[in-house]
Amino acid sequence: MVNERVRAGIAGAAGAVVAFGLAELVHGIYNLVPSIFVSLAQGIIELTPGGFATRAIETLGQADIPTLVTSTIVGALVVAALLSILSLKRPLVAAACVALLAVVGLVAAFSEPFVAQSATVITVVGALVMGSAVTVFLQNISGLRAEDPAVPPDEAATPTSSEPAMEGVRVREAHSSGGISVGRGQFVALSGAAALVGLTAAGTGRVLSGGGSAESDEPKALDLAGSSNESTDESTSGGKKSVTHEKLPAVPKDVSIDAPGMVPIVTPAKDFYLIDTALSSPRIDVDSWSLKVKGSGVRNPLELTYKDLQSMSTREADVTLSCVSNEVGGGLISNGRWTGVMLSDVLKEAGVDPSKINKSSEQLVGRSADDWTGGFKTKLAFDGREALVAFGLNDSELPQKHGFPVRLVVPGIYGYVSATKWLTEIELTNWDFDAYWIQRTWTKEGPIKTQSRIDTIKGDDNLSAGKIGIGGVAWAPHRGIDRVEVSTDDGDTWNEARLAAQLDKDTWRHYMYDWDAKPGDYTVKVRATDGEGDTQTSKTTKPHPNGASGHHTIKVSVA
Ligand SMILES: Nc1nc2c(c(=O)[nH]1)N[C@H]1C(S)=C(S)[C@@H](COP(=O)(O)O)O[C@H]1N2
Ligand SMILES: [Mo]
Repeated sequence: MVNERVRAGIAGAAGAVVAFGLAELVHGIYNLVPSIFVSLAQGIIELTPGGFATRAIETLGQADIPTLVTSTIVGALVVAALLSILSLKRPLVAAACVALLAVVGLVAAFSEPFVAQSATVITVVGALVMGSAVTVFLQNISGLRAEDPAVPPDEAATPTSSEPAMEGVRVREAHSSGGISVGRGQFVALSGAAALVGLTAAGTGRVLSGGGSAESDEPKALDLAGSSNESTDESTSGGKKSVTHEKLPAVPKDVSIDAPGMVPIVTPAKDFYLIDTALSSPRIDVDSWSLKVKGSGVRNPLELTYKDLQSMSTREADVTLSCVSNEVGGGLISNGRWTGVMLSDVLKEAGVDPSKINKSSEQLVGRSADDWTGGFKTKLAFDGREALVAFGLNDSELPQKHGFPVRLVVPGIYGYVSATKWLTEIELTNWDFDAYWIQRTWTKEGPIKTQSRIDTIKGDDNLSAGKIGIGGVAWAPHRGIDRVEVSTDDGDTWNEARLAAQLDKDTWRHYMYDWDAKPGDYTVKVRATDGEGDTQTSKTTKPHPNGASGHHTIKVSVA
């Protein structure tokens, strides 16, 4: 009996692997059929507000994905195994459960942004039928259905021979007299073969869809008609508005301090930190993409195409983006040179009058293709900061993972309230609306806290006495950094560090303290003072609910 259950369980799991494998394969060939597997895992994230997924994202960034994927796989295999065992005694109940799984799979799939509906239905139903057929086949050949009085679902579905009833009777007779029709070894081999077929299909699908690995295709270089180092006036005699494509001068040398461990002042796109709730980035076709601008105070609601956006005046801006869930000393911060249209220009084009922003248009909400939302005070779009509707990063199109084709970038506030990737809609509304992370208990407004990080030495380093450079980055986006100090005695005394030139007050800044170290054990700390004269607090807080604070602290030994 126990043995039977084990065999039924194996048959069920093998069927599940085949079903998921086929679905992944279809997804790989035709990406408008979403990955059912990814959709299910994504569903788990969305169904656990404040729960496992939320905590995982906020503390581990994207490191939660392996855990989520593993638990989804294990969960699916367990469910399939249990259903297979159930089907021995209650085939109709099991079949009903399989039908329910089809519904669950479809609900998950249809919550993805771009879905070919009928192809997706055929895929889900087809994959489940094939998976069930494999399970029932494996059950049959191992004699598990010998005493089964009911017709298994697959036999009802298989093409009927000229004498279907007789056929069925004979099979059952053979089983009841002979018990296991194939040996245990053969059963295991066949189950393994089925699983292998499923895994191969899944692997092929993953490769074809470009998923699984890191970035598969390099973002293309930006090509803005008429862009040059100076602003280009493209105005025509026809009384059109003048359009400019302003580029920044090359990044000056004096903004960088070169030393082992220092991070580049402009983060290469491939190293840019990554935080989002999407298990696989929405793939957006630029030709059908558009950005809606609507809501309260929008007198001229817009729907801009990618071309429309790029034929407005564009500019570059150096802006450091940071995640509220970054721990003190953590890596969820990067600096980019963004290209885009001023958010204020887009809003003005939509007929928004900055002097008429009121309660009902107090909040600007960015909405994405994957239905994520971020919201901030509308007035930040008009206070002069270079808030961009961005389509470029470091002279290239946005990488898919960083929001291709268009995202928001707002200097001075954390990404969770502002930096909507895969942007599809901008809506002006009142302050009552709570965006994605606000619903999950993070604070409504997210100004980036003044912070600093030590990069050139690591905790527990064993250093040799003499000249040691203690350096890294300090940031207070939109306020700028005026001073950085380093302490080697646990904060009792502070030494002024030298600063590289500031690329922009919206970016981080390199610092270095040249320490003449004598042998001993040391607790090294850093603190920054922003452009408004405020020194970062020594009070240590966790990232939740409004950003980590405290001094980055490192213990080292000098010999
Ligand atoms: N659509 C979408 N946009 C999003 C997010 C998201 O989950 N979905 N995450 C936000 C958060 S919390 C941060 S910190 C930044 C991170 O941007 P990056 O991944 O390009 O570094 O994007 C923001 N934009
Ligand atoms: Mo974030």
